[in-house]
Amino acid sequence: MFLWGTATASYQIEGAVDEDGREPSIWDTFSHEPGRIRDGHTGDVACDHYHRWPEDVALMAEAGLNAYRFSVAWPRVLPSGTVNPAGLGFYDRLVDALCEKGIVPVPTLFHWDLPQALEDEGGWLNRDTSRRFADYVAVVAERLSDRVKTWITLNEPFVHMVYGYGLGMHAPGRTLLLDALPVAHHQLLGHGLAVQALRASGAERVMISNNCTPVWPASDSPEDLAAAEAYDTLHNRLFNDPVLIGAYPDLTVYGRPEPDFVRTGDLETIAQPLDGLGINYYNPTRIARPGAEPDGLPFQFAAVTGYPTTAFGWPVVPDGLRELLESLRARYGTALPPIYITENGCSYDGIDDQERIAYLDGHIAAVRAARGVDVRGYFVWSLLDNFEWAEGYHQRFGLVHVDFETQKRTPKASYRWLKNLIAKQGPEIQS
Ligand code: GCO
Repeated sequence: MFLWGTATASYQIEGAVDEDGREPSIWDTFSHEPGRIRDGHTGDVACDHYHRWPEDVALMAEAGLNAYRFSVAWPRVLPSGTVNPAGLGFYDRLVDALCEKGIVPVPTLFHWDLPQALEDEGGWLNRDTSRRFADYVAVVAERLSDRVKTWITLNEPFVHMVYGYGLGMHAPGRTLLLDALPVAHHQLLGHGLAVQALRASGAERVMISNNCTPVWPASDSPEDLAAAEAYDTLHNRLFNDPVLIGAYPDLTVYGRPEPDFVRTGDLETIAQPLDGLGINYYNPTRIARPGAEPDGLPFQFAAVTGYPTTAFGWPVVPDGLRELLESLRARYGTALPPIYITENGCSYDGIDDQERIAYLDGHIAAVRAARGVDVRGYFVWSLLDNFEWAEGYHQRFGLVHVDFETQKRTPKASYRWLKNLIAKQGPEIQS
């Protein structure tokens, strides 16, 4: 059955940050630091989903969606290392309601809201966090695996490493640049250990959600081609190669030919067989040779011009998704498991969001056009307008508008369009 879903994340929608035993995450700390989030917005209330989840589940069912990707808040479930029954209970009730409506629950076990207590011990720079992650996953799986058969371990470990530990634009706000590379490895090690814990609980579909992008060289000069290859290595291959083929790409260009954070046996642990690869796609990336100022990076970004842009300024390039899917098949061949588009969406204002309809229509057509790629799910980011990280509530990605003063939900034109498409399309996308 093809999964037609929407995607959300705990810190971006739940609110109730100090309710029922939840302890602070790094995003609670970060969003309360002055200057971190536009206009000082925080996730303290967000969409109040912690209390309004029945209404939100009803909206999914009304749209005819048959899947829902959400994330489990580690600090709600296992605050300071002890199981919190009230925190687990929230996800228990949510999963029951989804199952009653015939909606497949697809939990992501880590969508960036690391318990602050673990960050105080080094966070993902600390190898031991990998083991702690697997222990937390085992607790969640023990409670939900009788009803949950499809799991996502991590959300976008690339973005969490770069924005959270490299550039400081996201929690925990570290500015380590390339010294953040161990964060990639420890997240992936946690992924491998978590897959083992999920298999032990009887999981049927296990995957990771990687943010992937087609990398376009600014020109066909050797310098720009080399820079594009270097960026493809950092953004895409650093996170797909280990989980799919059990090896890291050559990191010499980043000064790490033999990364000292990799221990014997780690890559075998990371390369646990997967039942799917989650792909989060937004747009292509254009890359040029390094800039004038020596920041140690073997590339610099160049604008993707000639395309419409979203309210967030991101280029709208639906065919980039077809290109990405076919490039993954070409690169990994039979090592590529079935693909689930676990995030695709755009930021636009207004209820009559015709631009979002055009965006979704184009990207779904791109999935259909991808040759030789087995795509088994498509999740729109997002069900609801929500807390868009450093942008706060200024970027609206929802199929459903949220008035953050009143918490009133209003389905947008795109919600009705998707409902009609699913009703007409039936359970497949590539037919
Ligand atoms: C991401 C995250 C989402 C974002 C969405 C829009 O990809 O950054 O998974 O949490 O909100 O992608 O930026």
